[in-house]
Amino acid sequence: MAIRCSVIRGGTSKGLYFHAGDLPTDRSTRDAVLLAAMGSPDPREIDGMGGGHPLTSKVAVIRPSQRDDADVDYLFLQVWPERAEVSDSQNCGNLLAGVGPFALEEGMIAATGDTTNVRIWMENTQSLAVASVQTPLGRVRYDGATHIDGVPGTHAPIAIEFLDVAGSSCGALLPTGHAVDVIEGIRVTCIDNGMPVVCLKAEEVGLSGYEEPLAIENNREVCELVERLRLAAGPLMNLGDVSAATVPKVCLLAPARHGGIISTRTFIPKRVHDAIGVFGAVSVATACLVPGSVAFELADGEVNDHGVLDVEHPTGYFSVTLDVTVNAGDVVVNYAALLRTARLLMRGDVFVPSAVWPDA
Ligand code: NQM
Repeated sequence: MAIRCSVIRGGTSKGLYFHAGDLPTDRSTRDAVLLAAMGSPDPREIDGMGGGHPLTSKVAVIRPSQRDDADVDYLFLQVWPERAEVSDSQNCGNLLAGVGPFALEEGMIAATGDTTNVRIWMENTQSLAVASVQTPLGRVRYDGATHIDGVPGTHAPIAIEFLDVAGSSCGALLPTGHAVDVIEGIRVTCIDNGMPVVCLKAEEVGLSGYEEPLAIENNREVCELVERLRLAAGPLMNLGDVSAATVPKVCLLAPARHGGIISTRTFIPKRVHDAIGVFGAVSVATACLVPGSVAFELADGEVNDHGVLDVEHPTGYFSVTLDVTVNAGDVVVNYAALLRTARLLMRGDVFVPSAVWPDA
């Protein structure tokens, strides 16, 4: 069975982009179709389009929005490579970068000039983003001079703004009500500015925080401890039992070494990210501004005049623009913004065995 889809690199991730109307409405059939499309479960996803890593086993489902304040709705689905599971428990700011280009390429919305602002309702977190896509002569432009760390070369910039993502998964920016909690004797900061993240100092788990992602993944003791912290943090962050969820992420922090505000190694949640997720970076950057948080204790230097915080990660920096008001320990996020790039890689049909969607 052929199903129309596009393959787009969004930020530092890559995924299959579908029209919502082209997928089964029944959730379990939809998941079976997506697992077959990706080739999951299989660590290499050899019989499908997935790349054998969570960052290349992602799906975006897009439809014209019924909302007055949005042009399109975007549902993010994480397909686990090695487990037959599809999760909607998190948002993805990297695939988000490809949503505007997809909506324009597919004629869901029309270009409005040299730049088209696409208002995107993010279904996973019930919040809004506005992405500015370059559309000279009415066509999406992909080439340009913007480099993002983790992607070779340069491409056209896609500026993305968020207005209301604080607490979008957990109900509050600091879902436990504290800047610091102690789990298994380790001081952690639980935060949600678009992504639920448990921040802790790398030294607390016996690491420097500058190790390569693979070296951390191969450290079984650390991985087991991190998973225990994550499972314990889930209910404290109003997420309930998170054993099958992809959130919260756990971020090991260390002092910045390359002029940024902080250095990070992020579990997403089993593999260690080669960079850092978009909302992961927004949440960690915000933690750096929360007085008393473990990130605040390590954060280096002032936020510059433009409110830009450079979050260091294994392959460079992630720059986040933040406007935060701190009032006697109460932190309000007014605004968050960042730059991504995206590129349409392929457009066509993905083929799945017809047995996975018998009623089609
Ligand atoms: O945090 C990885 C990624 C992501 C998600 C992850 C993301 C985000 O790099 O918004 O982009 O943390 O699962 O694509």
